[in-house]
Amino acid sequence: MNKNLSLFYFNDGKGRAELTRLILVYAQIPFNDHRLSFAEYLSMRDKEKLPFDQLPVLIVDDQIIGQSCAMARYAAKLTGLYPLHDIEAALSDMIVDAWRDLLDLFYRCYVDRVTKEGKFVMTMRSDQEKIDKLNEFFAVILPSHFNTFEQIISNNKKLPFLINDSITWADLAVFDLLDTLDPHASHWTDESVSFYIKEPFGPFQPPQDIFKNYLQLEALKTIISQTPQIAAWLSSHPS
Ligand SMILES: N[C@@H](CCC(=O)N[C@@H](CS)C(=O)NCC(=O)O)C(=O)O
Repeated sequence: MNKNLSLFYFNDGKGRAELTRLILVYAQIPFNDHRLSFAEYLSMRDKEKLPFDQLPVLIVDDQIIGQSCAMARYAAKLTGLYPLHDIEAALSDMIVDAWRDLLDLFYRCYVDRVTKEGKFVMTMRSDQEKIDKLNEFFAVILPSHFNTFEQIISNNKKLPFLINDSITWADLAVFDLLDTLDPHASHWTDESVSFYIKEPFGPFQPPQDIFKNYLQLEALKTIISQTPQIAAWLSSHPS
């Protein structure tokens, strides 16, 4: 039975919604892709429509689902990209939890969370603080996660996938990190994207060679980005 799928997220970057989008795009399942301004987010939040007061959310028919991993897992099950074998399913969960950990650590370079007027909300760091934290993220935190992803692919005899011999939602999660953190991506210098840091501290760009030691991840990125539906999506949604 066809489901009516509506995804809601901010309009300033791919962020935590992109894994669910990639899963639906890969499986060629249509969805409504709502990209909200901050004022539209506040209005949705204040009508108590958002679980945990946050975006992204996925509305499936009349049911609202919050939390990026829960949304992506639902989309993966819907589209056959969630492994059926229990151990493979657990391994895919492990990788997607690491996807979220790494995004959390990355976003923490830009924002802090504080309580304000009785709510737990995000607050932007100063540009200098952002740069210091981003340098630490790319030098120390990213390599520790990427080495593990690279090792998981190498240990899987069915290169270059993370689990068994075909694409699962875990591969799309790692692809999303490779795309988001790509030093050559246009979003580092695009003022409309939340990652942009203005002069004199920015624009920030990650070290150009950060991916050079990850040959399996490079192969995974090539295979996924050349899939016709993903290639079309990336060219129409560069940042
Ligand atoms: N654990 C949540 C985190 C969601 C989250 O932090 N959302 C941010 C945007 S990336 C948000 O809605 N921030 C608004 C606020 O907290 O004030 C998830 O993975 O979906």
